[in-house]
Amino acid sequence: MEDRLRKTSKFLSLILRHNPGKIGLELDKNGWADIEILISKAAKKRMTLNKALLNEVVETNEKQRFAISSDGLRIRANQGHSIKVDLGLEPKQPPPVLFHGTATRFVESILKQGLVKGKRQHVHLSADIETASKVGKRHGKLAIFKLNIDKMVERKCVFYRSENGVWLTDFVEPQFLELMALPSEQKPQDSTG
Ligand code: HQG
Repeated sequence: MEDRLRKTSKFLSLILRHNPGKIGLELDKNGWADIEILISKAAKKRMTLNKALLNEVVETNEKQRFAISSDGLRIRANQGHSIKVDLGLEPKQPPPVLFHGTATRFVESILKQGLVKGKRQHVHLSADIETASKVGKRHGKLAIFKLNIDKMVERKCVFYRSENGVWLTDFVEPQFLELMALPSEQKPQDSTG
């Protein structure tokens, strides 16, 4: 991704997910920011935005992190908030398996306490191993949990799917988690021929 787009995307993640107050911006209860106000408040903090740039970030973002309202006047993050917003997501039937990518140093604690949402509004789950790997590697040496979705649904756990395809839930008990065996990345060469 181009530097300018990456920088704007990082700025929007910070402001729209975590800290709108940093530039004196207010989000409505559904997490939307008025685009004109966002542009003028950002400018005061020497962050130059314009509508074309925002459109480009929304359209080209590889994870579809942001959305612009249908009237074109507002922008919000699709998921990942630490501030309280109501994204208006309806509970949704999850696929038969979901994964959670994390780092090996968290495994022991996760197996004891389950998956907790921490600072975010939900626990984030991935529909495929590739996505879970990317999410997990951000934290360190990769570990992946496979979730027992049938059991969770049986126990009335509720799932949501964000606009950009991330599966969300409130908490995952340890009993629903299976640590996957991953091939070690650097296997010693077999020299016996
Ligand atoms: C771990 C990215 C110890 C959890 C991604 C994770 C995602 C525990 C870390 C989105 C634990 C939280 C979210 C427990 C959970 N003990 N550690 N009991 N329970 N954890 O970044 O899921 O690029 O808040 O395993 O794509 O990594 O920002 O959550 O490692 O969708 O758009 O605590 O962020 O999206 O880390 O990632 P995070 P996440 P963006």
